[in-house]
Amino acid sequence: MRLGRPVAGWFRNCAIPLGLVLVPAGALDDPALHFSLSGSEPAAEATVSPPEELRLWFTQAPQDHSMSVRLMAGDAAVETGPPIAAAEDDRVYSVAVGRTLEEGGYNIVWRAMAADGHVVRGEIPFKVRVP
Ligand SMILES: [Cu+2]
Repeated sequence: MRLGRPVAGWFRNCAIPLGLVLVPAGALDDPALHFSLSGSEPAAEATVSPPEELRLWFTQAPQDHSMSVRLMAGDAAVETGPPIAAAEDDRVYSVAVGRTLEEGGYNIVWRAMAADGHVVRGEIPFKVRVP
């Protein structure tokens, strides 16, 4: 396995205190080894028709039952189904949207625990335009 992701990137993704890091120089997480978002529908910053579901692609499978996905309209949470891993690929999650979204700005707020135990989180802002 190739190792050598820059320290800054590793901390951005993992956010654990420096004092806890006891790894040999150069043995830091590789993007291919580390859990992160690799894509989504809607994509970040996209403007889309009202989506019936959200899809998130990750670089690896999260720990079981650790995935949390919330859809926010400003400060208000939009009702959704639970995050469900695709049967054919446990790196892909879908979330059913509970209602037809009106025009406006939304934010997908996700969090999961990587296989290495690190909690990784992110946000995917997007806009809905009604055709
Ligand atoms: Cu990690």
